[in-house]
Amino acid sequence: MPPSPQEPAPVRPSNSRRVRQVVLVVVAAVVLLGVNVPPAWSYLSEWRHEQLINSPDYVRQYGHWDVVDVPEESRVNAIHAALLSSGKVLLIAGSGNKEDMFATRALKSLLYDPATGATRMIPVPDDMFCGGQTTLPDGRLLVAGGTQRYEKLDGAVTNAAGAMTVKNEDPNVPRVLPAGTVFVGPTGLRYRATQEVRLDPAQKTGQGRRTTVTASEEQVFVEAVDPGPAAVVPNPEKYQVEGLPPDVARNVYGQGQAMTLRKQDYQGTDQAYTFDPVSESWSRVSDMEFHRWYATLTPMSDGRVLTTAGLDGVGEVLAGQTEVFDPTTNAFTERQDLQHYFPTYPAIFETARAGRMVYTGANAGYGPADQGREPGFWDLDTGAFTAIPGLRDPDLLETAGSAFIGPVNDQEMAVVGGGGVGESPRSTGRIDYLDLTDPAPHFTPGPVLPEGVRYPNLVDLPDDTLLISGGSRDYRGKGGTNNHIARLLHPDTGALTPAADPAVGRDYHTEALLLPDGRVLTAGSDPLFDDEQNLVPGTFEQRIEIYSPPYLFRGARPTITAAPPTLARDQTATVPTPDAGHVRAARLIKASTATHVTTTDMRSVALDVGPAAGGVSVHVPENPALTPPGPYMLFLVDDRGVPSEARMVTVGPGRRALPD
Ligand SMILES: [Cu+2]
Repeated sequence: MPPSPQEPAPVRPSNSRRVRQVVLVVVAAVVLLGVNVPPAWSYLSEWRHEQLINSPDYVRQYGHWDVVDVPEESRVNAIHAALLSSGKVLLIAGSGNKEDMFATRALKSLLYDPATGATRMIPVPDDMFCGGQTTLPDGRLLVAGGTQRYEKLDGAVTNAAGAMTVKNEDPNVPRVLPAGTVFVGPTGLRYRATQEVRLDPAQKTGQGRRTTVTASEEQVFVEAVDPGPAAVVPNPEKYQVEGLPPDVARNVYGQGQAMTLRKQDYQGTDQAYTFDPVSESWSRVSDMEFHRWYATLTPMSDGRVLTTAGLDGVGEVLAGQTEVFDPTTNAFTERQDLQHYFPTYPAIFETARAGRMVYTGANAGYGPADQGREPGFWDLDTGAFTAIPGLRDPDLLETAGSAFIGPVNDQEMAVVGGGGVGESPRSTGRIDYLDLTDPAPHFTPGPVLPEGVRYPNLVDLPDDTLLISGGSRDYRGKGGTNNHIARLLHPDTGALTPAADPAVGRDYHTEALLLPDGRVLTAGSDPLFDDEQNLVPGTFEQRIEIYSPPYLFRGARPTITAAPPTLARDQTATVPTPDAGHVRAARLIKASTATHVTTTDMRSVALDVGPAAGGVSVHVPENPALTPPGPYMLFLVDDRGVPSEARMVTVGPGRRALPD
């Protein structure tokens, strides 16, 4: 264990004279100013701690954390983070979990350049807060879904409300009902649509007397026009649309669910956007087939994006509907053959067999405790889901982290930490491994973190270790339970070794990303309360803190003098370096995204390394399921485990690599 604020550091001999001087100064201050002795001693121990964590021996062994000085006008509630092909980091707040920002549409993202420290605020066109995200083959960032409406807690609901399925039985005419359209129930109670409703014409099949018409339908959330319990309707009812001529009203009507005064969950949008790292601007793409809040986007080997889970447009967990985004058409298509119920933000990754997905069981947020919580393989060709046994603490998977560990070529994963469903105080420090190459895959126990950890940030480093940092023992840091610890997991030995303690606590709405220079950026944290008594409402953590791993303190780093901008699968390329004699490994680490402990696109690909004139040769694996297309960081790593700074390269054909 490294010394930390909780475990007082031994003062090394070289410091003792300076410590004696400080003691004298402190004692003198105590005498002169009459200050209390405990604060003086705490100042002294703080000073000793600072000396220690900045000492060369310490940083070589445990690394170092630095809080970044971001100008006040550039601070955001970072809920999503993405490394772009430009090497810059996009931190997306949207409304930042602040309802007043949602109401005024003050929707933000921050572009941060870790190489220069430059910042630029970029407004966000829709509230992407709690959407899904991943990087596309051509380097654009895709963000799908987000917040259509904030939740309303029990007691805050004044007008009865519920879901209305609006139907159109007319096969010839589409209908648009504007937001505010009134639906009238059988007893004359009136409810207003909170969103616009767009109805396709009904579908007509067969001919003549065998013709059948299937109504088109859209769901919308409606609220009683008049407040109070009189508008509560316990049962489903048919509703008429106010103001429609009788011939239209025959075909267009509402089928309402129960109208209640109960808590109303967040509602997802169906909008999707891309962020272009070259023009540094947002563009809208086609809407999703479903509204989604807390959706998972998983990049696949063919460049398309699997889109799963979330809360829908009326705040209910989606029943398992799946859709796929195609970056060549910028459109989503439903896969009706793929139905699997997941809780929100399920951690779904593509394995080395294209189309065979693995759900580690880790998730974040919503859904019943007894549905969709079991880890398993999901075969996208057959739709079959096969459970994976053996995970410890299987009831503590909400807010767990999961990732490939070491090179993705090894197909080894870890599930780290997690807590009970909902606002449970329970959490675990369990780290379990999953070897995907095993003929009968099952979880095996790994080391255990010294504390229970919800929301751990996991980051694959170029030396093949996994950084585990941040998190909190209780739900959203309640009771002052932020962990303030970091560990390095070594997949080759299974060892878990201490890393320096981060200064900033990170609980809910936090994220971490590897940077091209080999450091790790951490951002966000959204505690429920600011005090240990849980009385003071929480403040969103806007500080960025960057971790420099131990490999950055071991002397000169290997360098890459030039790199090909693109690499193809099964290609051998020369990477020029003056350090060829010391280079032992090359890694391609995907420019990944992070939010809500769901980073499904992070992977480190081991490249075969050989001799080449003026540098080293690297060979990219042939299997596209190991190396899905998109931007990657290319690192060379020397015989001491010290990585070069990365060069950004694109694997596979990207939009910008194709002739116009
Ligand atoms: Cu969220």
